[in-house]
Amino acid sequence: MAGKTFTVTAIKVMKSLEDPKSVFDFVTVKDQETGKTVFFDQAVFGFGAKPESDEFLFKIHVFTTAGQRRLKETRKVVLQGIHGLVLVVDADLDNWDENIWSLQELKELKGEDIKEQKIPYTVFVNKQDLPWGTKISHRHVKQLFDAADVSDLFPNLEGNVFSGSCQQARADLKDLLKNTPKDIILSSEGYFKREFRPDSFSPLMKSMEDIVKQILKKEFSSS
Ligand SMILES: Nc1nc2c(ncn2[C@@H]2O[C@H](COP(=O)(O)OP(=O)(O)O)[C@@H](O)[C@H]2O)c(=O)[nH]1
Ligand SMILES: [Mg+2]
Repeated sequence: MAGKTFTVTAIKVMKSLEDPKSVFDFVTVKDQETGKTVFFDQAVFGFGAKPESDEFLFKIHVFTTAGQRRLKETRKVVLQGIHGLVLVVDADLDNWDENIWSLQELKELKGEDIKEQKIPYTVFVNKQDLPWGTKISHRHVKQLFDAADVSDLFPNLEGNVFSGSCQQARADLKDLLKNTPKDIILSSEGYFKREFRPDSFSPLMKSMEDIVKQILKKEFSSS
């Protein structure tokens, strides 16, 4: 419940507005009653647009894991063959133990690979809209990772943490679309102009763009 589905949906919405051709696929499978992800969400995004063409240098497949404890086997499958990880942390202090539990399960399922293959990662600390005093902020992430005993898997933690709020991003975009004339925010081709992207989207987009950059750097330096 940290906001994984929300995060990947917000990224998809922004990419669809700015550059619809960069969204190749987007599927989220939710339980009708609880709204929880029952299998996983999948998105395929294009990165590195080739100039003067509709093509991209890379297609990035993004999967989210299903959160419920009984779906461990599903998570195991989703984690197979990954090139990078975006760890979405729930900033709600009430969910501190849930965060610990998730990080420890990740260590159990994937710890060896993360260490040996130095799998690139970013951390997105979501729900920063929560009031001060009730949330995990940027500088408490190290404490969380130490408490979960996973700090050995994630070196240079400080430089890989992004904090934000999907809820805020969604509200800001909604306001903008409602209150600004379309001919101002859209280009002549009908695309959303990048300069109007609300600041609240930055940490979400960066947690994704940064992982892609890290992965590409790693893959190219080893080949
Ligand atoms: N306050 C707050 N709640 C959020 C935010 N993002 C998601 N949520 C809520 O957290 C719950 C779980 O979100 P979801 O994306 O389904 O989480 P997932 O289980 O990690 O996929 C939902 O009730 C969302 O409304 C946020 O930025 N702020
Ligand atoms: Mg989900």
